[in-house]
Amino acid sequence: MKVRLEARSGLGVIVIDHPPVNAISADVVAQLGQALDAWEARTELAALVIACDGRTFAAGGDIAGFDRPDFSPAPFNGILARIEAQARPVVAALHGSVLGGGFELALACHGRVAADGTRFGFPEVQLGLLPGSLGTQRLPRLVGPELALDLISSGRTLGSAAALAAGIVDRVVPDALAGAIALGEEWVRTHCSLRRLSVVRIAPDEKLSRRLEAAAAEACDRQPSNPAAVAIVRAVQASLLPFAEGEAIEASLFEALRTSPQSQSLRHLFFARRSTWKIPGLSRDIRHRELHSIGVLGAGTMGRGIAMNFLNAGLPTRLVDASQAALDTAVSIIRSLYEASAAKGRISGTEVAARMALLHTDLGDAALADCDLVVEAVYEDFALKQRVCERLGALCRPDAIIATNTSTLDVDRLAAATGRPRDVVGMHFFSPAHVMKLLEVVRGRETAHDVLATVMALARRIGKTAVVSGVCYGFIGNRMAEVYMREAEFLLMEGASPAQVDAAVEALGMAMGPCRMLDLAGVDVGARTVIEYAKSGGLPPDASYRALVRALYESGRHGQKTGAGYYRYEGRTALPDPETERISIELAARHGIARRPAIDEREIVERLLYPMINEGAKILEEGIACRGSDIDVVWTAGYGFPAQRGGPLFMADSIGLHEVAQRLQHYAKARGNPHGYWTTSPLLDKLSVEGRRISSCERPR
Ligand code: T1G
Repeated sequence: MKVRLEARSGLGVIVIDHPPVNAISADVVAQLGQALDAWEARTELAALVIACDGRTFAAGGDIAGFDRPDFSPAPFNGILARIEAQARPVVAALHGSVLGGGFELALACHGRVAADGTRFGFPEVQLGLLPGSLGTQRLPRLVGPELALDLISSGRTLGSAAALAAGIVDRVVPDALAGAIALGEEWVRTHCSLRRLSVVRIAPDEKLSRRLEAAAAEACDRQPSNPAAVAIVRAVQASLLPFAEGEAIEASLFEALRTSPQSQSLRHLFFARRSTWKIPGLSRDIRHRELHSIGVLGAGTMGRGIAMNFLNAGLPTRLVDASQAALDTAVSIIRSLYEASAAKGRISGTEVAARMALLHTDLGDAALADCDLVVEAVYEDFALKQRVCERLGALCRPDAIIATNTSTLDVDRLAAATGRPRDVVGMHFFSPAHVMKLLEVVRGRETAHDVLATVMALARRIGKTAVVSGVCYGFIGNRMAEVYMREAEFLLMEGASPAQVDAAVEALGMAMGPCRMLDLAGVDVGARTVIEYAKSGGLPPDASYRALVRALYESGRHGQKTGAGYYRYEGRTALPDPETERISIELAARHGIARRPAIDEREIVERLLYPMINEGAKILEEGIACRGSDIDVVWTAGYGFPAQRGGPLFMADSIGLHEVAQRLQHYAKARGNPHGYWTTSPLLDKLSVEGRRISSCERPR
């Protein structure tokens, strides 16, 4: 049973017990109905309390249930109407996270009592939805349309004190259940008149109507690709109408959002982000290694950003470098970044001091011998990293973990260099490391289970979105980015302009097209990676491969920082540059690439994204990624792929795998198929034939 009715001190208590977060599933709704039937029959019980077992009050509707074609909020809304209509007092006893449908359940009650530390919010907007069980109608009637709109549009949460101040709860107490029972008893004793939010009328106010209309226009303007933004304003506007009319408007807006591709994508990512922590073959009960102090070797941009992650989480951190100047610079940059955060009110002055007190610097690497985990963050050069790993293998305590921060290098070979590969893992941080959420945790051939589990737990502790990757060139993200960049460069050599290439994918919602992205990250960084890749023998033996980035690098066009790369720059403004075109024409001639007068947007999008999807399929097939959805998390968290498309593999499912496979075959014919560039992955073919989805595919075993 997920819902039960208990009698306590002459009152009824309906308890929801549906771990882990008491999500309101269809089952819970049905059982709530039965519990209400039972309560209505027990006329001797003077009042009703609604509470939840476990760590939280209901944290929302069951998100997995929204995908069911027959989903409807009507049964739950009916329950809420029944609760509100009760003649005897109904009080919600709230603790934990009172979110979405849980908040709506609380709003249907006549009173609300919260435990200290309870949080309230409507996070639906993050799922591309709006509150679909009258949250857009009851909350404005309780706190006013403007605060309601702010809370629902932003998805932000309020703590218990703020909720009390806003009038959302009647009382905040140490024990919510005892407090709710006490309030119920008091209302019975005093014959208190019960507040039913659905009968409240919001007074007409012209200024308010104008402000809401302006908010709707702004939502359209600022978030044209997010239908939830404007729908939320429309639903809150409807709270000025009689309840039944508002209810009908909310229902139709909710249904349109629920079935929208944007919300389906965001719901996919909700579960995808939570799946990355589940690692096939790794027991949940595995004993972790203890981490009390962390070492970071290398005080460059990466090293200091990485160190900040640990300091933020309260972990004593030793930053080691052979140059005192580098250490001094790192400390002063870290301090100024913290002070800037304090100036913006994000952290307190005491917090700045506390974090800085955890930071120790050392010139010699001997200090690392005491650390529980050491991250090497020296320059991305295989020979150098190999030497460093060899040294760390000898220096670190036998139970210490050695992590290598690399974006492309062979973690198995680096692990071998330590002489203790079981203790080694890759940690691919993204730059700037203290800002970017994504962390690829690279599991080597011999990485011990407890090492992987410990590093994943550390990733969670430092607030990263972590994804496990196997060892291959570029891991999940950069390996896919490589084919994306390959096609971008071929398109430029064939006659497309950087602006045209960028615009095509930016129109899809990519944060930045490939040319602008490389100009920002540094053409030199990109080119040197390609050169390293060539040295390792991984590059196709073809001089035209990424010839443009290498040519730009050689001509000193290193991107925004040198004022020119794919574009030329006036300040930060990217402008077309005939020099890039001249270089592209010259390279095309040198490598026998035919120039074409016009390349359409469809071709640009397909040539950039479809090979990337195909590479994702290969990554899955080879067991580099555990599941398709992990790949979507990597691309949305680390590469600016639009969350509203769910990631490259979810997008492929939306387009249809058959269509993707056919277009890859089309380009193989139209463009030739050197080095198997367009050969479809057997997994993609198989799933396409079987009509299955790739974004929900687990690693084939
Ligand atoms: N539905 C289904 N499963 C959910 C869920 C939900 N609403 N919330 C959490 N889970 C699962 C989650 O997948 C994970 O599963 C486990 O619970 C623990 O979650 C009708 C339209 C409450 C703050 O958006 O913000 O209500 O991975 O790892 O870090 O109008 O979960 O263990 O198998 O996140 O302690 C609105 C979403 C829904 C709340 C707890 N509500 N949840 O965080 O644990 S829409 C939300 C959270 C709605 C109504 C509308 C967090 C949390 P597994 P977790 P946590």
